[in-house]
Amino acid sequence: AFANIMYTVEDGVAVLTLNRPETLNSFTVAMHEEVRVAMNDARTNPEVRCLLITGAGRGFCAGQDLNDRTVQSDAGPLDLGESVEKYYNPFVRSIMTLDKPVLCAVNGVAAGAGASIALACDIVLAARSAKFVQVFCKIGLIPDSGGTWNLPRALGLPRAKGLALLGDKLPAEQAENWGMIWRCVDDDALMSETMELARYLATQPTRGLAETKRLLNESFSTPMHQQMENEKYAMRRLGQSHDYREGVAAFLDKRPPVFRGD
Ligand code: T3D
Repeated sequence: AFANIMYTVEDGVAVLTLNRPETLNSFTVAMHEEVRVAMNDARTNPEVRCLLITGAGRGFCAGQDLNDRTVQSDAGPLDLGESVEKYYNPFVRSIMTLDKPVLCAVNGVAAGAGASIALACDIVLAARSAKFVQVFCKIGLIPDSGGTWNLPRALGLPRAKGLALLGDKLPAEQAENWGMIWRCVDDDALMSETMELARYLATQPTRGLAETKRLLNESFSTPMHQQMENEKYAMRRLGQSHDYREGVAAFLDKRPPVFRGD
């Protein structure tokens, strides 16, 4: 059993809930280690066809737990690069490379690495009361956990720089208007709406969704001719899949498809 997160698998949906509400689900090494175990299950468990990440209590995630950053250890100066390399980067990579869709239900404030983690997810829904805060600039750091990569892709440079240099709180509604997230929903509807979407995605052609996600993520750093080559290879692979054959057969039979995820 986990002490810092909750993790369940039901109806094809894995739900990972960050669960240190007294510090707005900020990260300790212990929480990172539990997240790693959960992400490994989400990746390898064939029953999982969609992952949903959310937070317990009134916040989503406030990034690094700063209580762990007050004392310089006798071992030498604090190496934040090591923390990023060992904990934050692997988590963000595991979200962005998961070959299943990742939903994020931002139930409250998402600050620092918490905001970056939300941005790394494929589809983000946020409670109307939630806010996104690039707090890094307030303590002399940079938007890590993929923040400097995902933020300008989501918003363009002017808004990315404004948020990252000023650290203003971006309300969920404005995040939706700016196209940074998929949807802003009323607080009491957040979990039911996100779960509904997750259960739907868990019944869809998982391989096709995975290749779509990968191609879209790669598109900003791939020249067009190469991207279209990559599309060709993906189409070739998917054309051999069960779910493609099922989708076409169901369409022609005028019946609902039954996708298996392979
Ligand atoms: O270090 C490395 O490994 C490198 C990686 C770094 C990645 C990062 O994420 S760096 C950024 C670290 N995070 C922050 O700087 C955020 C600090 N928190 C805040 O700025 C604010 O708490 C929020 C803007 C997130 C929310 O504000 P508000 O007013 O809604 O809540 P609050 O009252 O400030 O917080 C509620 C409680 O949570 C409070 O504790 P208390 O007074 O009730 O006992 C607060 O201290 C605690 N809390 C919030 N964030 C953190 C935290 N405790 C420890 N670490 C936190 N990050």
